[in-house]
Amino acid sequence: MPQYLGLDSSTQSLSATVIDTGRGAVVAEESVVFGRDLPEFGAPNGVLPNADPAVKHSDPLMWIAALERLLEQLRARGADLAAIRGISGAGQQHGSVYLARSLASIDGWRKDQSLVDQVRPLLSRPTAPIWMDSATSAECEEIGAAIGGQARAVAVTGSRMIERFTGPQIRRFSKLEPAAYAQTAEIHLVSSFMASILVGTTAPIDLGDGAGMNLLELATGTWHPGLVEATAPGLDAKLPRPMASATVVGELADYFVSRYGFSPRTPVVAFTGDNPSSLVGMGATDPGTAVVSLGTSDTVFAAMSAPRTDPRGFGHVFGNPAGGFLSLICFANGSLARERVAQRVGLDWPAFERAILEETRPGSDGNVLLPLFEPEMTPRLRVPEPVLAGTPEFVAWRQPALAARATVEAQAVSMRLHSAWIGQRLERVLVTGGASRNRGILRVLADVFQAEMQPLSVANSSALGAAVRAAHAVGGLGFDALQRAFSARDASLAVAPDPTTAATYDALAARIAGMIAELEAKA
Ligand code: ADP
Ligand code: XUL
Repeated sequence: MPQYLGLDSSTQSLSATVIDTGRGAVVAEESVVFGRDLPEFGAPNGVLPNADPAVKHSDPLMWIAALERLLEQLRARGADLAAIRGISGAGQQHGSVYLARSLASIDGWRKDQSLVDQVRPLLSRPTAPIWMDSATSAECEEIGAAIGGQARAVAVTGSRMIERFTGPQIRRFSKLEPAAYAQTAEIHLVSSFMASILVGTTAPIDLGDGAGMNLLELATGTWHPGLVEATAPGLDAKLPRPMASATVVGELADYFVSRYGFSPRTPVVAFTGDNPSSLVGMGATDPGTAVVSLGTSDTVFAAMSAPRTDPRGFGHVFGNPAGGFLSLICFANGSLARERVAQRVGLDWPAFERAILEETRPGSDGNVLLPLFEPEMTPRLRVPEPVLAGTPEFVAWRQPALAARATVEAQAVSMRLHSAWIGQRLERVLVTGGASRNRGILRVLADVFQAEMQPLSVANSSALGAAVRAAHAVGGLGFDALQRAFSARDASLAVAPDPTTAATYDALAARIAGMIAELEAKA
């Protein structure tokens, strides 16, 4: 039976989902968690420590080590890799990898040496800035000014110049390390880098993820010459070509065939961003259905037939791998912020869930906790500590259950406030990501949005979306049929809103909007 492999190279882990399109079943799911399984790379949560809280880099060699580990794991668990007819994948968006040689100039991979050892000497920059990095405000200003203002950036790319986006990150590298930049022959996104590793040559950048670079002209699907020139010298020659997501970018390198038992010449389909891939995995590629993804970042996104931009500049337009566009809003303080609160007040996830469902009431008795541990992008806030308002006991972090609820309430309210521009009345929302298994979190989201929250049966929608995209591009199967087979919602997990909480959350939304405005004014 034909099988397709989807990979998800995300912030904290690399995951694989294998689907069998004959049986309509997911036949394997595996993950390598960087902090847990590859501690030798020194990147707990997938991020390298740095003295500057704005600088967030990762190690591309860690992603490759994870790829080898993951394929070994799949094989050890009995996956029939020879049955795989096509491979695609997804990457955490915006992150960039810098190579001293174009991968088009290497002659595949040697079979007698590990991939990590072969890629190490190819890197012109040992680390990769990732989406959490916010150190490029000056570069955003500079590029914006050079092209005639932020409104122009929005009109061309679907986003104003954004700190984590690849263009400003490339500019910063070119300014900080001009010699290393000059020696860089090729710059990849995480997605195109991982695809390139699989095919052993340069893979293009897909339009879905390419739209998150502040370099792509949405209207034409090509690099925008003015932006490319304003970003860094000689950049044009260093960028892989942008291409439609459904492109077969090459055949799996022999290295993987002989090491892991894949079939020779297995087609590899362009990798895309984790959010666009999730849109596919969630079965939400047609306009009208919004998705909330609760991964390392929290994101809210929805397919759009025409690009629609956020007047306040927080939202983005990316490519929908099934055609058209998607609108997205990203929050940096997502799962890791929930984890930090949980640790600080001594709750594990089951206790965190009970705290919300059984021990506290909507509105948290008037206490508010803005869980801002890292620089936030939506809204743009850099505060040294989370902001607490309420009773002295609460403010002193001595009410664990209320801290749990108030954290999720503030996150959900911020999602509601900052996604209103998408202009859809949400009656139901599909939810995915590690935290979507937590019914307390779903309860708060349902009540704050006054919409039913519907989780998927499959845990990793981004890896699933990649497998579905491979089946679409290689197997010629339609998205509709694939999504009917694989993107089933688990009705038993759905959480309906409680209408009696609506007024409480309208009031909380107004209060939190005021608190945010005050913090913004102080910044
Ligand atoms: P990513 O794809 O960005 O690496 P995932 O979607 O795998 O992230 O989600 C990982 C996060 O899920 C972890 O950081 C963890 O905080 C969160 N998580 C896992 N289980 C739970 C749970 N039961 N309740 C809340 N959060 C959870
Ligand atoms: C989206 C974003 C994050 C990353 C990591 O713009 O920055 O969601 O894709 O998941």
